[in-house]
Amino acid sequence: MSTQNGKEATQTKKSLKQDVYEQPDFYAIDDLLTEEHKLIRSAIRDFVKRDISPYIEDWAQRAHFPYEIVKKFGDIGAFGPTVPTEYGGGGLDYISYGIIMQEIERGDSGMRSTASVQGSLVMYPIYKFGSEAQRKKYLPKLASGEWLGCFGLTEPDHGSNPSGMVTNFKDMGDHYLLNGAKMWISNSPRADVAVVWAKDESGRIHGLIVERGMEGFSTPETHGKWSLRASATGELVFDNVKVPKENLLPGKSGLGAPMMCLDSARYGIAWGAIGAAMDCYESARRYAAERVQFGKPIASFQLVQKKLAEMLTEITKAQLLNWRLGVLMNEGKASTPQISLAKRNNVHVALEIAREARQIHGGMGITGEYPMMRHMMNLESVVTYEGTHDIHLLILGNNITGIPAFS
Ligand code: TGC
Ligand code: FAD
Repeated sequence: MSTQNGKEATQTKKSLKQDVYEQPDFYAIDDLLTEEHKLIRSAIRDFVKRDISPYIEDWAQRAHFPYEIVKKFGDIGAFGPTVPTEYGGGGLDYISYGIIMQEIERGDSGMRSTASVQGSLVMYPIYKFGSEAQRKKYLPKLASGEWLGCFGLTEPDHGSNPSGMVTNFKDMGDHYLLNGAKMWISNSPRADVAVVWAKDESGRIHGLIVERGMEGFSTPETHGKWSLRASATGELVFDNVKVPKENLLPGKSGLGAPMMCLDSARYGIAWGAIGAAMDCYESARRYAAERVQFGKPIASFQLVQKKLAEMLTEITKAQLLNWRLGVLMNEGKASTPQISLAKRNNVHVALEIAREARQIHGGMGITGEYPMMRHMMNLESVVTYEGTHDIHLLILGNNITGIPAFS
């Protein structure tokens, strides 16, 4: 009996060790998830292993955006998971959304960009601020991946300071006339629709839905990126574009409208970045066990163990942060500074983990045989977009002191 118990205990210890270290869940956060969350995670994890991981290195090396992934994301339910099912969304909670972003970014941040822009930055504003006709026209096609969308806020001269934007539209009676340009826009070169933020004649910001094919609207691609190479990035150029009046988002105006979209997307990034960190950590842990130097696996050296222990510590803290933030999002209680803290912290630790994991791989770490360099380069964009590392610090500083230090 006792031998049997001993055997069971050894087996449990062994499987626990595999679970907690291979898919790091050191504080048993799985116990806080529902069966539905776990099913969603395993479906997306299998999808990423089958449809992204085997090809991503090649796509990134060739700077190729695999457009066919758009339909596949639609089929697996990666677009608009929190949008109600009547509009084609998943009708899921925010923890499910976070898990989906985490698993996709475990594959690649650029792939997660495609999904989070579509869900949080295109479908969310159309659902939240759109008319019923706009919801019915666009959301089902965006959810299924029939259409790809993009979000135009940043301009060549207005990045961290979007309220200074100069893109504008004039009321021409039966239509609006849109002029200006947006820069650094994820998905833009292949997008069918763009949610564009522009000022009216009084200087108030509104969202407009611009469709590919409208005269005067073009989407030149940005080349030469060292980061997010499997994601298509480009500009949005508006040269006297006639936008039908029914394409204005009627539900909210002012900078607060795009900022609400960013709250949702930044939340997804907090989860996503930890997916990339987990991928780096797992690769480093395996490599350290296999690579022999001085007659021993490098995992036996204290300095390597320090790196692994610190990676696991930061991943675990970030996972707990994500879970709690997800609960607050579900309750409608998450504040912008809380989201900033998680986005800022998690992307920062993911970048550090990618660098440390790369070091553990020695020279091999710079090759495409391992994922760290790709994750590291991707995360250099992630730490900049959706509000830079320092802008999120200032959002927190403002919240702590009541004094905005932006200008
Ligand atoms: P500020 O004076 O603070 O606010 C102006 C108005 O906006 C309201 N507001 C919000 N409302 C709701 N939710 C929020 N989260 C809000 N944040 C601000 C605010 O109440 C105010 O309203 P009102 O009625 O009083 O006028 O604005 P500011 O001009 O001082 O700027 C503040 C700052 C710097 C924090 C902000 O603008 C900022 O976050 N800058 C960073 C810009 C940014 O994140 N851009 C992201 C572009 S999209 C992108 O990167 C997509 S990448 C996607 C991918 O590939 O995954
Ligand atoms: P700047 O605002 O010029 O900042 C430069 C530096 O100055 C940063 O370090 C910044 O922190 C610092 N700085 C600026 N202001 C202050 C201040 N007040 N105090 C202290 N430091 C300050 N935008 C979209 O609208 N849609 C997209 O889909 C999109 N996708 C992107 C994809 C990629 C690959 C990249 C790289 C960017 C994308 N962006 C997108 C743009 C992104 O949001 C901006 O790059 C970001 O907001 C920073 O703006 P900027 O690049 O103009 O930098």
